[in-house]
Amino acid sequence: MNQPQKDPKREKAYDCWLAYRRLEDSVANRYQAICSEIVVMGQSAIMDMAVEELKRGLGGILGIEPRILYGSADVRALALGMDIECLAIPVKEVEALSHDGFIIMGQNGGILIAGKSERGVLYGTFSFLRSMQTGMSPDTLNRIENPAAGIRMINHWDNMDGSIERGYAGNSIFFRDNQFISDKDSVRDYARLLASVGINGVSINNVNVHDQETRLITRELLPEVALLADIFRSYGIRLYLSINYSSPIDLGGLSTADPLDGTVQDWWCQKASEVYSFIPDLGGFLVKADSEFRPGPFTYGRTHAEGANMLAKALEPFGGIVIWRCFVYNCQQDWRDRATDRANAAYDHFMPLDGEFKDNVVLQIKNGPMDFQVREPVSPLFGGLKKTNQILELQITQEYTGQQRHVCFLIPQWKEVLDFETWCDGPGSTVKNLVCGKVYPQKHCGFAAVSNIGDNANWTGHILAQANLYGYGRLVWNPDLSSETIADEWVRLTFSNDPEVIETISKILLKSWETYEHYTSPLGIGWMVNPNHHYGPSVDGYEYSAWGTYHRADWLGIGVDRTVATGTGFAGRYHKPNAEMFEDMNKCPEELLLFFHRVEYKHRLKSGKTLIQHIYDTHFEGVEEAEKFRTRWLSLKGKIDKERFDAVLERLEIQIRDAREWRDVVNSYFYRKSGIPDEKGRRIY
Ligand code: GCW
Repeated sequence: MNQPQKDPKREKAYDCWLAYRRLEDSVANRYQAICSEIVVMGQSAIMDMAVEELKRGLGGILGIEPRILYGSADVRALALGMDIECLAIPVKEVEALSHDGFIIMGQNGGILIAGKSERGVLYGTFSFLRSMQTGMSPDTLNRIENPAAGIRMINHWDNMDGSIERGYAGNSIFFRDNQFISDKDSVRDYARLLASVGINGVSINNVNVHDQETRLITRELLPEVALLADIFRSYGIRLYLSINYSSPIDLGGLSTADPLDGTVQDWWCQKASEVYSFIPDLGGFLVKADSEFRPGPFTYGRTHAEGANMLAKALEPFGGIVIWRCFVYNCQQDWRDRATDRANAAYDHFMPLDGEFKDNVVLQIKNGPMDFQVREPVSPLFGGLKKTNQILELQITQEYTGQQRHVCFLIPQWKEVLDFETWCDGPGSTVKNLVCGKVYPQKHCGFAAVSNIGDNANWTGHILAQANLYGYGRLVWNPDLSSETIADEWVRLTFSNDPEVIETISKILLKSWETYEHYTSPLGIGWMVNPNHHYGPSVDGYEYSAWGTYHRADWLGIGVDRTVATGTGFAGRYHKPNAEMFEDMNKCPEELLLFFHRVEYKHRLKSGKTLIQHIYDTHFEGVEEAEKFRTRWLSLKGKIDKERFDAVLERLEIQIRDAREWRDVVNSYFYRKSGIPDEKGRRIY
């Protein structure tokens, strides 16, 4: 019998951090006095969204229905303005604002939210509501905020059949059965969530562009793409498409996709003009080329610069950009070959091309040289490339970090990446400064991350995984925000301002990355997962495969020698003093020890423990920590709604079960390889 369909929007978790809960205290009274009237100065589609959001927020948080007045510049109440020159704002402050930035200031007993653009006003509006919901007093609101970088994007790996590559929260909200989903409500709600944290770009289809998705740039499907673009646009978000490099062959019937071939170039120019006739503000194309069996310029003996520039030329007249991914490596390696190192690949492919890309090409670089592992060093392309636009690619979807069955708050990981000092131009050459264009001038720069949402009623599968999407947006708006601040905000907005709730959930979040690392792969070695789906432990899962991801464990030790002196030379791709630090086993940060060095099990770490004992201990600890998450969570019973309480509890139990599996498989593996028993005599199989 067919079960009646549950309406996902009825679920508590659907609203995420925009649930707008009633505040009833003295602070709320003060806001009430100010917010009964909204004065709107300037009109546009995005301004309309800002007004809608205010109505919704004030209704939810204060229980009032504000009167909306248009046109008057007299600020007594809550005012929104985008015509900033006409507002009574000091010149210095107007000058300090960037295009997407906003200002919130108290004026004549009212509050003014203003920006130089309608987007700025929208961001200011969300920021204002956030302050109110988290309990900030109206006296402390005054501020100017500018986003750190121009590109703040989400990449979807959605396929048109509705599946999502590495998706752990259901199916696509855009596509089903090779069609566009006609009900666009979730897309609208999603766009609103993204805009609320400052995201301004979204690519809707998988970077692995298969047959059906290749056709997204045809006349047949473009009207549908345009409908999605309209929705995103009303929230200030530009739409991008992932394209298939061999489209001239697959769609155009040409015999080649060689970027230096005139007919290919013409084909793309015409294609671009067609695409832009449907979506005049399309952000551009995202391209995965010559990677994991995707076509690219290598087929024709051309470089990635030649490949990217050809597309860039076609998009240039329309203001579009080409986002070209650097995830290029040999995925058909012989595991016996110890000289080839996947970690070197992106650097070796792209460094020689620095300065050769057109200025509407942006290279998208994964945070690490391998592939979104729980721990990796920062890609040496950051700080290596000096004359190339670049954006940092992060993975919000938890492919290698628990697949949204385990809680793993990734903001602390991303903070380490952003704060990494590359030394390419002396101190201050951090990754965040590089990708925000503060070290070398860049026409386009910023951030992209792989989405973790699907059509699950709570968007992300694990409700606590919503914090990663929220945190990504907040962090790329302002990379200086701390993990603690982001966690605190998210808990307040999502659940409650109750100090106990905030403390309990924040503690779980802030510990969770470390915990996940503890019971999975040690000291930066990576993988040890089941092939293909990448969930659960399999220490040798990729050891004898072609993917270039080896740990090289034997009876004496484990790790990959990536030194210049005796290994693959990867350590030498960094600037001094990083190169020297990674090269030297005694200076190498211990959490990356096995990434850079082959180490014997009997080697003593700084803690005084042997490597093998460290492996045993962290795996036992990891499980204990996961168990503590459950105890902590149980203490919240009655403090948050049952629906979300139960849903999270269920996931925490799965996490404990699977953490035990990780612990036992990994510990047994190393015990059997090394023959060295656990000093503490615990059960190892
Ligand atoms: O992390 C790996 C994934 C692939 C993905 C690829 C990429 C979209 O396992 O599923 O393909 O990276 O980033 O292109």
